[in-house]
Amino acid sequence: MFKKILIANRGEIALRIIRACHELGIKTVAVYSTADELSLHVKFADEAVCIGPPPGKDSYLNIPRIIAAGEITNSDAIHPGYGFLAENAEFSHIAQENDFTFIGPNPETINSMGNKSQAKDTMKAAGVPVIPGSDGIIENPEEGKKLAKEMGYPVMIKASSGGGGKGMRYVEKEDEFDKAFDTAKNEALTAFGDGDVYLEKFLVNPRHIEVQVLADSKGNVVHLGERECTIQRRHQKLIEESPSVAVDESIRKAMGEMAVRGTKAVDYIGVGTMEFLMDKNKDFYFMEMNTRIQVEHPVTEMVVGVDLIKQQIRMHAGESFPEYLNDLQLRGHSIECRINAEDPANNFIPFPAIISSFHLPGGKGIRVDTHAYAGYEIPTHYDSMIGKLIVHASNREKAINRMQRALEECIIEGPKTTIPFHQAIMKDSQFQAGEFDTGFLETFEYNPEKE
Ligand code: MV4
Repeated sequence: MFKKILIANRGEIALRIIRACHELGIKTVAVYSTADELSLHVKFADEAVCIGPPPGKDSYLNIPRIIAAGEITNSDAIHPGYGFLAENAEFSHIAQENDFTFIGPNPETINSMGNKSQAKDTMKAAGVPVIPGSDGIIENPEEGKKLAKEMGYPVMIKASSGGGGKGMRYVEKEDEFDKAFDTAKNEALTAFGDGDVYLEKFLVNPRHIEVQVLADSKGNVVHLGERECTIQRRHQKLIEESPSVAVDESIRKAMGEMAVRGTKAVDYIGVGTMEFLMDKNKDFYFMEMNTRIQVEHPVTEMVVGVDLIKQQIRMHAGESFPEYLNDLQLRGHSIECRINAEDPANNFIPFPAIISSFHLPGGKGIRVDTHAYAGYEIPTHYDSMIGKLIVHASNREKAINRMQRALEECIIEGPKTTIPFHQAIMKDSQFQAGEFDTGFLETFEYNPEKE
């Protein structure tokens, strides 16, 4: 097992990783920017190294500085968390070149899943269902229009290097194709330095359902059920839950098998997520694979009773699966609300501020993952998430009820937060009935006066 792990991240996830390490008897090294001097990950790690000024490129994205921090502290592994360098193949490569274990997949695997068109081809070849579309990239609008005509409109043009909605264009009919092709290509070129695009049939208001996978270093893979992440705003997830109301035992088995099959098709190790879109007929299709621990991992932990970060670390240290992973039971229902310092009454504009008063909910079935505290100043340089409120109960109805109680108990003064918005969603009859899709928030009417 590792003796010391450097955590190349900040915020709640850095704290979450420190907790897992300390329970495993592993020493921790925090890195931090000057904007995070007073952050909890700096206080709770065994050692902390300042790696630069606030902008990401000068600190949490600066590979040489992070590697240097690993060297001077004599760390033996690097955990990237999520965001920042978590899916950066070069970082995985350089970490390994410098004799650190990278707690994530190897650079080749990160690259093969980072290219969405290539990832789709790989999954298709492995027998995983993919959204109908082009075989690989489309070179010109003529090729695209020919295929779109055969498949039927509407279609989507997507950037190979995209993901999370960037470089994506909806095409309703043929006479819009040329323009959409051009803008998608240019957007992709500007954003990623890669103008490659591919084509897909458009699925009308699907659900986003993802499967958690775990792989050991010998090619064994298990899945740990699904998470429903359909409640999103501009490709930002707001609420996640496990299990999904749209998934029954037979779909879970089929999706789980496909997730495991896809993971085995790439040289995988540690935790990963296979993302699927599910249509009205409950047919599901592979969309992307995330090669990192995700923000929403706690809802899986709550229903399977497994510490995903401890398992991730163990797999990278070369351990095999503990026996119980081959016989997992899903227990009850878990929901997570992301608490962001944003004003939901004002288009969710970020609202960084000093937290003047801070009280968290507690009691049975409540978990809060946060790096915030009373007196903490939310830096303006990073994302606006200040914490995650996670509940667990015996079924979905009770979990929603518990979430309402927990949201009621939260006191956060200083910044505006997404809490009142979550309260409105928890009261919504469509949400309560589990009748929602990715169009849900477009028609959801939020009235801040009521909360
Ligand atoms: C789609 C789609 C419909 N049809 N692809 C959005 C993020 C990116 N990763 C993929 N996305 C979508 N791809 C086809 N062929 C609809 C979406 C989509 C979406 C997907 C998941 C969660 C929320 C979403 C919101 C809008 C659009």
